[in-house]
Amino acid sequence: TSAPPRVLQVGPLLPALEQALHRTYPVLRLPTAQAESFVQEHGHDITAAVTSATVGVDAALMAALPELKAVVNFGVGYDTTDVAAARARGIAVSNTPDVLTDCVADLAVGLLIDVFRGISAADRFVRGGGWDSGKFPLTTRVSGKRVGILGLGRIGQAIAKRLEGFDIAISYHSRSPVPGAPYTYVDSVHELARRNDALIVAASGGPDTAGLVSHQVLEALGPNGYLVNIARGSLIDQDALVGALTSGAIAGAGLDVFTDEPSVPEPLTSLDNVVLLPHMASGTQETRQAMADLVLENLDTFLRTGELVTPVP
Ligand code: 8YV
Repeated sequence: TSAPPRVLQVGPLLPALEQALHRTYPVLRLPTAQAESFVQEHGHDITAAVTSATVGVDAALMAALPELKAVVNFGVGYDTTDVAAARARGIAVSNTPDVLTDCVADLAVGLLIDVFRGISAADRFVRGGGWDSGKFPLTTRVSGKRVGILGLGRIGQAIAKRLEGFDIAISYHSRSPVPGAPYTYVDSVHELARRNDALIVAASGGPDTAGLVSHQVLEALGPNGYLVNIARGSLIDQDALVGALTSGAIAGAGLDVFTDEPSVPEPLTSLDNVVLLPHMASGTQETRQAMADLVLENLDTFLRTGELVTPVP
């Protein structure tokens, strides 16, 4: 009988997932130091890699793993793995769609309400004793406003569905109109920003969408416009965003993602109209467990049948 397939863990994983992997497979963990000599020694034994949005598998690592057949990604976004290089080498890639859609959409709406109504800022106000000596400033109404969604995939649609409950007029921009979507299609990000009270970023990351929310788009959103990002930091020109928030060119922002996580631009930490979250939109116990289960299902199925359950598009 041949040796069991070896699995390579690339980057940190949910502890429960790591334990489940170790119970089932011979798992090697790619060390952060001396990775090269590790790969020289073990590279030929690796059949599948399990990774996440934090690290991913790049083209150089793929080249060093000649028997690699699958990259199984914990997360719906897979911009940290070089999918083009994988395709060229016949390496299959999977992600974890659907199971996190609700929680990510919930958090997007939470951020929208927080930045309009100043929930986090008001909490700081009360804790800091501000209420004893004064009144919290008036905030901005949410219901009935106009919101633009950049990217109307599974998550964008789940956000839209929630916003319908607030009688919000919804428009969106994506590469092309989504057939059957009951929302107004707008054919540029700039126009989407210009015509709305808030812009919610829900498109995938990667080179195709990098910097889509530019300085000009932020200018178009304007001094009364809010930005929410639950997608990837790469979609926004972060320097331009910091400039727009400090100058008042936009009204505020709710950000779950940044270009160089976990680093957050220092000027944002003193702004009360900005809500900063540690990339936690999918981070509920229920959803992270479902993501881990789907990772294991992809890996098990691939190693048995050569097919993934949820291959990336
Ligand atoms: C991360 C995410 O995967 O699904 C995504 O694309 O960004 C998150 O769910 C998770 O934080 C693990 O890195």
